[in-house]
This record gives sequence, structure tokens and C-alpha cells, in this order.
Amino acid sequence: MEMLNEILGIKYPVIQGGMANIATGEFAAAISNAGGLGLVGAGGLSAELVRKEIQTAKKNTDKPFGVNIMLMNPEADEIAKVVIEEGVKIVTTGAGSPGKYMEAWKNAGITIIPVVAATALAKRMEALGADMIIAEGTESGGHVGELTTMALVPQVCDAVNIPVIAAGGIADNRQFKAALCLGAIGVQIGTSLLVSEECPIHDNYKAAVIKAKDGDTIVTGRIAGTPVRVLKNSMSREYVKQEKAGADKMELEKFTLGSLRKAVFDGDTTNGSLMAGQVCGMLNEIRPAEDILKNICGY
Ligand code: TUI
Repeated sequence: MEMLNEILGIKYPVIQGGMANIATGEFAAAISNAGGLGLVGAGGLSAELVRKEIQTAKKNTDKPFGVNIMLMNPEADEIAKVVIEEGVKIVTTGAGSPGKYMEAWKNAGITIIPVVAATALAKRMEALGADMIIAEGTESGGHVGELTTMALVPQVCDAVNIPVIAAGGIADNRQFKAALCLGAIGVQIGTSLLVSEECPIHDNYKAAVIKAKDGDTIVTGRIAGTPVRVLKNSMSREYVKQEKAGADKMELEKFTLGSLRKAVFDGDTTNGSLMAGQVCGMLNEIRPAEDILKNICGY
């Protein structure tokens, strides 16, 4: 079977995760220059800021790169247009169904790679013309589903006839090879890249990921319906405590509002939302992105 790097014309069969509020145009270009597929993470940005970041990525790399659209973004409709206007070639999506944008993207010749956490959406995406699927297990950081990568990836592979990329819980060559054994043609990684030299997050955030052990993540918002995996800290422990005690959504909002920005830009590891996956326990140093990709792929 053709591997992801062969399909996309890149060195390593690795896509960078969407990494909301982290993956700038400069970062995406750095990952592409390192041999992976870098992505501008639209996250919670306005459509015009996404356009700016796309333009920055173009200036900083001549290699393929893409855009990840976080579908809960209130400006998702406009961002869906911006990627067409800017001639972006590859789009991944997360936290929802991109169904209503797919016809326009296909007409624009965009390679569409939705991220899914269950087989039902994978099948719907294939029927609507998705080119590939990213099957993301609950080991991941950020917005997650229920199924583990081990359970999800082979079931998605069986459910669809398009190539599948595995995500969630992949940080070294053993996990990379396991993902290929499960039927994937490549992997998506996020947490490992948090501790790359090129990653623009605050040093405190990187230090917290390096210090974290395997049991140091927690999922907030499972009850409210927006499960997000983050490092344990005062904010996330209190969030889950209040959630279990029956706090309403509005009350919980005050914990999450702007909390990712607090972590990324201010390095507030106490009140910030430090999104990270369960592989945090195996990340022990800050390295160049190229080393990280090379190590994971084993060549
Ligand atoms: O999207 C992600 N990971 C993310 S998005 C994000 S930004 C954010 N911050 C705070 C709250 C919410 C989001 C941080 N990390 N991964 C891809 C992913 N998509 N995981 C799970 C899903 C998913 C879940 C439900 C996709 C579709 C879905 O249902 C869609 C439908 O309509 O059936």
C-alpha cells in the first residue's frame, strides 16, 4: 500500500496535529521543512488571522503544508472560504463534521482529511468524498472521543476504502510501527511536537509536558459534551470536581474561557489549559522537530 509520504510528496508519513492556538504559519512551515506535513491550526482564530498565518506559511516553506479547521470556531464558514481563496492544497478538520464545506473544497481540488473519533463519521466522510481519514484515539490531547487508538484504527480501516492515518498515543517508533500494523498508512502527532524547539508555546508549558508522567492528564468536559484532554493542574482538577458535582455549563465556562491562551502565551501552568496527550510521560527533552520526526519514523 502507498504510504502517506508518497501520496503527499513529503519525506516522513507524518501529519502535524491541528494544535489550536499553537500552530502558527511559522510553526507549520517549520514542520513541513523538517519533512512532515505542517498545518496552520485555525483553532479559535478569526478568518482574517487564519489568512495571515497561511500567507506566513507560504513565505516560510516551499514544501506542502495544510490547514486544520476546528469546526467549533464561530468563523468556520469564513475560514472554509479563506482556504479556497488562498489556494491551500490540504485541509484537515476536527471537533465536528465538515460535510457542508466538502463540495466546494473538492471543486477547488483540495485534499480533504477529516479527523474522526468513531466509524460512523468516517463512513459519512467517505461518502461525501473525503480523500483520507485521520482516526484519532482518546489518548490524544485536546478535544477527544471515547475510543482508544488500538480499538478505533482497525475498525475505521475496515469501515472505509480510503487511506487511514492513525492519531493519539504515537510518540516513538514502537507506536509508529504499531499504527502501521493496525492498518494506517501514516500518523498524526501533536504532543511530541509541543516539545520541539520550533514550537511557539511558553517555556513553562514545555516544561510541564516534560515533567508530566503517564497519569498526569485528565479529561474535562466529558459530562458537558466537550471532552478535552489536558494536563492535571488546579484548573482542570477543579473543573472536573465541579462538573461531577453537577455545576452547569455557564459556571464551568469561567474555567475554560481563554485558558488555552493563558497556557500558550502566558505560561500559566496553574490556571491555564495545557492540552496534551497521554504520551506526555515519555517526552523528556526539547529537540528539533526534524529529530522528532526522524525518531518516530525510524529512518
Ligand atoms: O479536534 C480535535 N482536537 C482538538 S480541537 C481543539 S480546540 C477546542 N478547545 C476547547 C474545546 C473544544 C475544542 C483542541 N483539540 N481532534 C479531532 C477530533 N474530532 N476529535 C474528536 C472529534 C470529533 C468529535 C465529534 C469529530 C466529530 C464529532 O462529531 C461530529 C458529528 O457531527 O458527528
